[in-house]
Amino acid sequence: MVSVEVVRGDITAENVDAIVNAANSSLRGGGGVDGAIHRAAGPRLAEAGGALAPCPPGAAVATPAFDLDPPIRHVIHTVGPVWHGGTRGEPELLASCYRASLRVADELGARSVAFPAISTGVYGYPPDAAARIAVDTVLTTPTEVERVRLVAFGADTYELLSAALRSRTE
Ligand code: AR6
Repeated sequence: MVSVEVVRGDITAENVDAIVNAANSSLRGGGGVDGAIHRAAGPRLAEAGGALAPCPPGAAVATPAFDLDPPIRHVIHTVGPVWHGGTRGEPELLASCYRASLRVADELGARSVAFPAISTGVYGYPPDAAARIAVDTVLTTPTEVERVRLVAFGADTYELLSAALRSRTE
């Protein structure tokens, strides 16, 4: 059974086999967590990502981690939904990001994976609803991954993810 932890920090400093990137469909980089991961991994990440693009919302693909510090060996790029009010399949697409990323992690043999709060920045997904989907989906998806870390960059996200995890596990 997967162990899920909520932590606060920069995902590029995580001590895991694979980190998940909240990318856009070009897989060539962008702002937010995508920008931070591309800066840390170096320019080869955009080349490798671009070769796999376009990636539709809800899907996930992997590249090497290039210049990211070990033990991170893989970057799993997933494209979250842009929030349009919740009526365009956003919840299902967001859950699909977490499920597809875990499936890719299984294919890679990754046993520890860190996720950012996908879609809750530029893409505008309400962070409380997104936190519940993140926690529910990682707890209910069958996977060989042993350790999932939900990485919050800010205090508000940390509180929302922690509350969602408490309500699922207490
Ligand atoms: N480590 C962990 N989390 C972070 C970091 C970091 N270093 N930096 C930001 N976050 P966003 P999205 C948090 O906007 O909403 C990009 O331009 C951030 O505080 O990065 O899925 C892509 O190229 C927020 O909680 O991703 C796409 O075009 C969360 O990561 C678009 O933004 C997600 O915010 C994707 O938008």
